[in-house]
Amino acid sequence: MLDLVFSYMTLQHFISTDDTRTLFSKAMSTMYQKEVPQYGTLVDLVNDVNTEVLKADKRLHDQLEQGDQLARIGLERHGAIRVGTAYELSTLRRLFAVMGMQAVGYYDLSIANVPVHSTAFRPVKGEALAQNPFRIFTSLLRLELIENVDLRAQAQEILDNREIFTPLCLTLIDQFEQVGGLTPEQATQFVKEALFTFKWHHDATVTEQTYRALRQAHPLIADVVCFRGPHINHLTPRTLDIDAIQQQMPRYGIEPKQTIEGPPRRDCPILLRQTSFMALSEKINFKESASAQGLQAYVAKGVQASEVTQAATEQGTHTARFGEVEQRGIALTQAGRKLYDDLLAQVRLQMQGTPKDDYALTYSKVLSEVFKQFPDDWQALQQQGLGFFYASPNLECLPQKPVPRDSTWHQLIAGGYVCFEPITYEDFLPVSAAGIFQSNLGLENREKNDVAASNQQSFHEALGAKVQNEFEWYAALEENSILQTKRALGVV
Ligand code: OOG
Ligand code: NI
Repeated sequence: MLDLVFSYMTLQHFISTDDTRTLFSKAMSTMYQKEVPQYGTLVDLVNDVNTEVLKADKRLHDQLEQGDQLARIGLERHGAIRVGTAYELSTLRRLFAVMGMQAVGYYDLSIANVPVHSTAFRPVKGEALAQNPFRIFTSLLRLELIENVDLRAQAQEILDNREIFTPLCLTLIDQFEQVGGLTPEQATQFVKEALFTFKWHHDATVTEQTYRALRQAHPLIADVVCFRGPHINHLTPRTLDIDAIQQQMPRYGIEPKQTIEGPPRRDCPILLRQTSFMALSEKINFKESASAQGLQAYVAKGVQASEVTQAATEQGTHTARFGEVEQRGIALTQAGRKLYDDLLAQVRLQMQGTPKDDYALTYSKVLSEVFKQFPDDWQALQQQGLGFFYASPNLECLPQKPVPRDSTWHQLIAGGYVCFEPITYEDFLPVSAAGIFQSNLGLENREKNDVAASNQQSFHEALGAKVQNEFEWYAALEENSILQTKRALGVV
């Protein structure tokens, strides 16, 4: 109660949720660079490439400078975690709300036999995105996809008995919800406590035997179930030239995944391109099995200590953590997205049977060839309704040409009264995400599993809320800009 009174008194001193998010993303980056030094190397490479690009492209440099984006260019754009229960997912929803992040989009990864469905927690207001667009791609394990009933029950029990949030973190979330904000001191504390949830733990919570059984069912299940919490599995800075990153990774001593996910390189970038370095194989310790515990009892009875240590510290390796880069383009309408998906399907068809050794090279050739069917010109994208654009009045032509009365929207465009600027895609792509999952779990590309029907409703139930539809979000931005443009031109 005292706490509450205190907070009401300091109502005017709340930190903005955007600032809390920035504190959090910076702290997360520092933690992850310490945990995974190769990620630090990737960040260096990203900064080197971005510097080169900006040196060579004065226009881009000035444009970013004007938009006040230059200093933030190499900052992380997203990260990803995987959780196991409805409680964990719904509490994360509340945790991310403290940082101004909401669930947008539903991604069904069972299309590629990855037993999760996902959303992204991200800022949704324009200014918030501009200030810090940090998002977390969050996946929920679909335990119902574990076929073995006993194993499923065992996984459920392990998950039900873990608590991934610290008590203070939960208290601060309550506090935020009750009074509508946190003081800067509370936010600092919140970030420290929240970070604990995303931290890596070398010690698995299960025996080697359980780990192996779950991993056998699917490597992702072992990753979600066998640890204290949903360790952050990658962070992703923005690059201005993803092809250069892919090419230069080996020179920096890091191994890239085989291909860049998403569309090919284009004059007018669309959606999202991503690549990553291969996940590391890391040492972990398993919980002692009953037999190892038994051996420990022998120690007391004078058995050689060396024999016991060998049995008691059962070690293994786990592969989950990596680093990624992303480069974003224009958000596509449903029609644009359908064309994109159709072209990707054509690529997949043409790639069938390609030998492993030729895969990467052939893939990039086929991808560029097939995507010639996707218009690569801003005006065509706008006119054909394939992309989302911000409209604004063309202030240059107005003084010479007054707007004819009763003009329709199309007449305004044809008359040159309207400017269009692409709206950036802020979300994810299920096929790309599946590719990222697969290369980092050491999986072959697997075909769709028919049993695993998409289940958005059960995801909403677990989340305790509905995700925002990303297409509606972009459409609203576009519509709003059209309305304002009409108003400015006096033709509402
Ligand atoms: C998430 C993979 C998806 C992306 O950028 O598409 C993702 C994961 O591996 O948990 O992060
Ligand atoms: Ni990612």
